[in-house]
Amino acid sequence: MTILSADSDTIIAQATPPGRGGVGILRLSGPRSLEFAQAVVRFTKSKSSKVTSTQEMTSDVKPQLKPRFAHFAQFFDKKNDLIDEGIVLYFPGPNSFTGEDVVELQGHGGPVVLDFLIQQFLDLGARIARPGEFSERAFLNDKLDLIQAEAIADLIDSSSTQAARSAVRSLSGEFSNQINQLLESLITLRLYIEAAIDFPEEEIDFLADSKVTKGLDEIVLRITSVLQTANQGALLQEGMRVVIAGRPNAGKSSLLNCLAGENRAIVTALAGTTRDVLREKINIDGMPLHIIDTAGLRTSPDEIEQEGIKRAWQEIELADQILLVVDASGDNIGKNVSMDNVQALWQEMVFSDKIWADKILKKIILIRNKIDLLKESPTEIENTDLTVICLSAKNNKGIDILRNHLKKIMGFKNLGQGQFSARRRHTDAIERALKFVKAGEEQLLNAGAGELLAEDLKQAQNCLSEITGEFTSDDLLGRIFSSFCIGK
Ligand SMILES: Nc1nc2c(ncn2[C@@H]2O[C@H](COP(=O)(O)OP(=O)(O)OP(=O)(O)O)[C@@H](O)[C@H]2O)c(=O)[nH]1
Ligand SMILES: [Mg+2]
Repeated sequence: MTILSADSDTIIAQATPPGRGGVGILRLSGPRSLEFAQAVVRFTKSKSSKVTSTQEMTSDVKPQLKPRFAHFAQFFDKKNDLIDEGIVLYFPGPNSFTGEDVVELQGHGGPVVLDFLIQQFLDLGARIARPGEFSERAFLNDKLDLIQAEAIADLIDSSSTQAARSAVRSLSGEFSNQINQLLESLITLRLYIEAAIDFPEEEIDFLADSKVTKGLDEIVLRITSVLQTANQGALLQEGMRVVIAGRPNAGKSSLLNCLAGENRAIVTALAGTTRDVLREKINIDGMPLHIIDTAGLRTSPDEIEQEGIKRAWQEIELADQILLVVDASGDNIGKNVSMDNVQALWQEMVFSDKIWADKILKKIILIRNKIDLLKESPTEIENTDLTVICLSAKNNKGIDILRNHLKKIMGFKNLGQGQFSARRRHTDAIERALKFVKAGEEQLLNAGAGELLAEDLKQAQNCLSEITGEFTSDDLLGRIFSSFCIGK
């Protein structure tokens, strides 16, 4: 399991958002939750003046909180002055969200009241929870795995119904189950190979052993399929990164403004207007997208511009899609432009042989901008190996075509029942696992090397275990949970 251990502090945080609201909820978790709650909470007559029980009337006896029972109560400060009244709920561990003793106080949702109430618990010895600490404790107490904990944050952060649906599927364990099944097949195969290696006198021919070759093929297929779903899930949750690139003055910033629906970037007729990277998170019918405007690519003596261009290349390398914007009127690029033309154009801008050029070319959508100057109508053209979208950013014409195309690329409409939320951290680990399994397969095919295959399968297993948190460093856990909101 993990190296982190839950500390024994009792923590408190407001579970509802800050600000004013009908109800405000405080949550306590840890060994002294009940003790602290008993010091603050007092039972009293219910609102209908009926006595709920004889014990609930006595104020000098510790209130007995029934597990999972909604008590109406009053909350007092240490001088015995009334702070608020509301509901108190007690969830004894391990049957609680965190696995520890948890108490929830539901009072009125005013910031002053809630802060004052929190202060009582701090005075008693509780401490304010760190962001994500409740979920972290749930993870450390095996109430959730890491995928499920992340799904909680994703569910809260969802920017569309689809994203929320897929996050709740991950939370319910759909993604974890798939990873666990993969792990099981990997471990079974690995143990079989290792057991065989342990009996060298039997001279095993792994290559001829159909159990090994079939098993490997099946694992590769299954990892590939999980990777596909996870990639979709990550795009849906985190948003596709779409980088707008091209030569100065092509109309990149104008395009960003169109997609964002407001004038976010400065647009001028001067080439070299955009110097820094500009990011906008937008939503196309619920699909989150990060649109990134970059400096025009050219050789420039200007130091600031050079830095901007360097940053543009960094963004291009990380992009999921690249909108390569050209000035259709000035760059002499017609509708029948091919990938060869784009390659030539690209090379003019790259100024050096970047080894990743091919990988990048595949992500390009060519935007023929400024078609108003040619009196053309907006359109989308699917040339053999390249999608070309003709539009006018200045006149906001053809932007819908681009939006629909981006939706199509992501397969946004086809999200089926099996879609779960995922993060790039997960897809990255699945990709690494797949690489190890494939490398192991190679070892087997080329050298009949069972030992090396077993080692690769072990590495693949470690990669997949990182996803659920079975095999994860403290550092990574710290990073994951610190991105949660406080009170979760
Ligand atoms: N006629 C016409 N002009 C456009 C169109 N799109 C942009 N422009 C003009 O082209 C000029 C450059 O536009 P920008 O959006 O700043 O271009 P850019 O690619 O961001 O330029 P840099 O930031 O300098 O790299 C401005 O004068 C825009 O008004 C278009 O569709 N049609
Ligand atoms: Mg610009």
